[in-house]
Amino acid sequence: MLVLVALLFACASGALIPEPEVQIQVLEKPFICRRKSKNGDLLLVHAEGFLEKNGSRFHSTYKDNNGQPVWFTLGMKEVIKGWDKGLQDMCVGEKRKLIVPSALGYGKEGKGKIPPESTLIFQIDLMEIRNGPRSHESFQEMDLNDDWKLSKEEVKAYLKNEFSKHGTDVNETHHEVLVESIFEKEDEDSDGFISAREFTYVHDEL
Ligand SMILES: [Ca+2]
Ligand SMILES: [Ca+2]
Repeated sequence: MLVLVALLFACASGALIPEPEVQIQVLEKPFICRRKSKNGDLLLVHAEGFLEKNGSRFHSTYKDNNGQPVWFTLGMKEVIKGWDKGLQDMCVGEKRKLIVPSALGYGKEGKGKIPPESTLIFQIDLMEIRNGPRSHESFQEMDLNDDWKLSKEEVKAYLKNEFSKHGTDVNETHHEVLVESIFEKEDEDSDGFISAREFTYVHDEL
């Protein structure tokens, strides 16, 4: 099953299909890098986008988004392919310039201020990396006895911990209800455990 998941990820990242490449220039790299971005991680970025042909800026999180950086999941097609490919192995505090060919951007259609067949230039500043909800790290963190499946007790312990981290005290009954509803959705074969496959498999995105 893990092999299958790995294969799906390989397909999603385009490893099996030849495609035009993103050019990556590292503009700044932090001295300390504890963790590098990879598929499934949640990334918080500031980004500015420019058209290559005339240098005009079509987007800036510094301006357009009330100055707020944006979150997205890497490698899950939430963003253009140029980002999914160009923001791998990146450290928090790193700045990159990406030159994204049209095929990995908005293609023949274009979008808004972006004309069809535009090569795009992005300047991206990675602010934060968090475990994505479906990452192997999250699974391993929850799987207390390392048997590659999550029992109701393990899910409950994880939820309690998460709630207390955020300063919310939730009573026992509420936890039970929450755990039951999670298992209803995630435990597809109803064996009372959430397997690694049931946890990490992305149902309709691939
Ligand atoms: Ca377990
Ligand atoms: Ca199961």
